[in-house]
Amino acid sequence: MTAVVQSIATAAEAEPELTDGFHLVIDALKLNGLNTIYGVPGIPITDFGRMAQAEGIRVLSFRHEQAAGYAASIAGYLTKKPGVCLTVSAPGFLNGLTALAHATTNCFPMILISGSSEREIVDLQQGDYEEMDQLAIAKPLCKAAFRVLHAADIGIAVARAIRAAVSGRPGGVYLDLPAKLFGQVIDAAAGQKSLVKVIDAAPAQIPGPDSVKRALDVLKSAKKPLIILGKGAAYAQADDAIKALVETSGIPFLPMSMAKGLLPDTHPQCAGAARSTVLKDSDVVLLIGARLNWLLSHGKGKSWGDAPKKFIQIDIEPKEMDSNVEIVAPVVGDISSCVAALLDGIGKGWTKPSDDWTGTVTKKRDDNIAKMAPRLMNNNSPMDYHGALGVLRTIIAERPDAMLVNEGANTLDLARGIIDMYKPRKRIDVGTWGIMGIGMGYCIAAAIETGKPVLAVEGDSAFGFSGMEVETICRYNLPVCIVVFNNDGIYRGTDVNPTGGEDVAPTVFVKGARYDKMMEAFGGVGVNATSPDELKRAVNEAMDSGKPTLINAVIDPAAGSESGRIGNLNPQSLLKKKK
Ligand SMILES: Cc1ncc(C[n+]2csc(CCOP(=O)(O)OP(=O)(O)O)c2C)c(N)n1
Ligand SMILES: [Mg+2]
Repeated sequence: MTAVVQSIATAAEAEPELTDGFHLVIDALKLNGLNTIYGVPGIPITDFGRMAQAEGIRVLSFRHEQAAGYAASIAGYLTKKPGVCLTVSAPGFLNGLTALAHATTNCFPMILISGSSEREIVDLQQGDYEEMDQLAIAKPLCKAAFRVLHAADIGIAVARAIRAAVSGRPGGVYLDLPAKLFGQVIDAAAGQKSLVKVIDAAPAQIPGPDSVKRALDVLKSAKKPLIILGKGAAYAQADDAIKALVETSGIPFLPMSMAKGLLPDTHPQCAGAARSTVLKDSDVVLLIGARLNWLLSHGKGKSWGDAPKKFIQIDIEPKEMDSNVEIVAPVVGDISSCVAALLDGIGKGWTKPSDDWTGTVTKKRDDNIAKMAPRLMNNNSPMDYHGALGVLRTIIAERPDAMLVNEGANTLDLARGIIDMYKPRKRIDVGTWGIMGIGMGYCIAAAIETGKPVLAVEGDSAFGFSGMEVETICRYNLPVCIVVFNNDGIYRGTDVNPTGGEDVAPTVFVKGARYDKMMEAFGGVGVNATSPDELKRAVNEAMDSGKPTLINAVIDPAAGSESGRIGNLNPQSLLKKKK
C-alpha cells in the first residue's frame, strides 16, 4: 500500500507543471494591466471568458459584438490603455470589425481578439464551422494584425498588440487566436518566461527644436490667432499644459466635439459659440490633435473665408501634415511634449492678441449665446429640441463629473451646441465617422471605466442601433440614464410615402413608441416625459439614484431638420427640379 502511494507521489513530482493557451492569454493580459474584456461568448472562446473571469478579469458580456467593440474602443480613449473586445469566429468577428475600424479611424487604442476556426481547413476552404480568413479581412481596417499559432508566442503577440495599439497614433489592432491554440499545452515555467510586460508602451516623441521655433515665429506673427483643440488633445491627458498654453497665450480656442470640456465651454477664451467667425476671420490657426478632415471642412472653402490663413499643426503622425492644405509649421511629436515645448518658448516675451480680435470673438459669442437663451427655457409639450436640451444643459452644469454620451442627427448637433462641458473627456460621441450605434456600448464602458454616472442623449434612430444593450446595462446594474429623443424617426417623423401606399416613408418609425418600456422589461426604470419639467425631474431622479433608467422624451415630430447640421452633404438629384 505504502509503496503504491509512494510511486504515485514520485510520478506527480516528475510530471512537469503545465500551462495552456487559455491561461497564457489571460496571464499576458493581466501582466499588462488589461483587466477588462468586452465581448460575446461562443465557440471557441466561451471557456476562455469563464477562465478569465475566474482569474479576476472583469468579463462583460454583451448582446451584440458591435456594441462590445464600441465599448472597448472608448475604454481605450478614456484610459490610454487598449480596450479589449473578445468575439467568436467569422460572424462574431465581423460584428466586432466595424468597431475596430471605428477605433482606427478615431485613433482609439483597442485590441479585437477573435477566436478563429481550424487553419488547415480554413486555408483549404473546406467549409469549417464559421470559416473565414479573418486576418486578411482585418488587416486593411486596423493598425496591425497578428495571428498566433504557438502557445509559446502568446506573450510576445499580446505585447506587440498593445504596443501597436497605443504607440504613435493610437488605433485598432487585431489578434487572431485559432481554436487549437487555446488548448495547446506547454511547460508552465517556460510559459511564464514567455510573457512580456510592455515597457513604455507609448514613448514620448519629442518635437524637433526647429519645428517648435518655426511654430512660435508663425504664432507671434499672427494678428488674429486661433487654437483648435481636437479629441487627440483630450486623449493626450495633457490637460494642465494645454490649459496653460491657452491661458498664457491669450488666444481664443475652439474645441472639437470630444474636446469640449478640456477647458470649460464657459471659459472666457472659448470661441465655441463664435465658430463661424473664428474660422473665417482668423489668420493663424494652431491645430492641437485635430485633423483638417470633413469636420473642419478640410481647412478650406466657404467656412474658412477669404482671408489668407496659416496653419500650425501639432500631431504625432507626420503623414497628417499637408493632408488637405499646406501646413506652414508642422510640429510632429506627442501632444504633451509639443505643448510643453511651445509653452516653454511662449513664456519669453509673449504678446497676447489684441483686444480688437479677442473682443470681436467674445462679442460674437455672447450675442449668439444670448440669442439662444430664451429658446432653451421653453416648456413646450410635445417638446422641441431646445426645450429638452435646455434642461439637460442645466443638469450637466450641476453635475460636471457625469459622462455624456451623444448620438443622433439633430439630437447630436443641437446637444453639442447647447450642452456646455466643464471637464476633460466627459463628452463621448459619434466621432470622426458620425457613426450611429456607439450609444449603449459607450454608456457601458463609460460607467465601468470611470465609475461616474452616465447621461446618454440619444436620437430614437441612433438608440435603436444598440438598444438591446439596455439588458446589459440592467444586468450589471450600471448608473446609466438614457434619454431617447423620440421624434418618430430619422431627422423627423413627418415624411410621407409619395405613392400613398401603406408603407410609411423610409425615415419614419412607429408613432408614439414607448422606448421606456424596453428598460422596464429588464427591471430598470422607465419614464415617459412629455415636457421639459417632466424630463428634468426624471433625469435628476435617475442621476441621484444611479438606477438604470430610460426616459422616452416625446419630441415634436416636425422639430428636426434633414441630417441635422450636415444636410449640405446630401447629394441632390437634378431630376427633382425638372418636375
Ligand atoms: C452606422 C450608421 N448608419 C446610418 C447612418 C445615417 N444616419 C445619420 S443620423 C441617423 C439617425 C438620425 O435620427 P435620430 O437618431 O432619430 O436623430 P434625430 O435627427 O431624429 O434627432 C442615421 C440613420 C449613420 N450615420 N451611421
Ligand atoms: Mg429621431
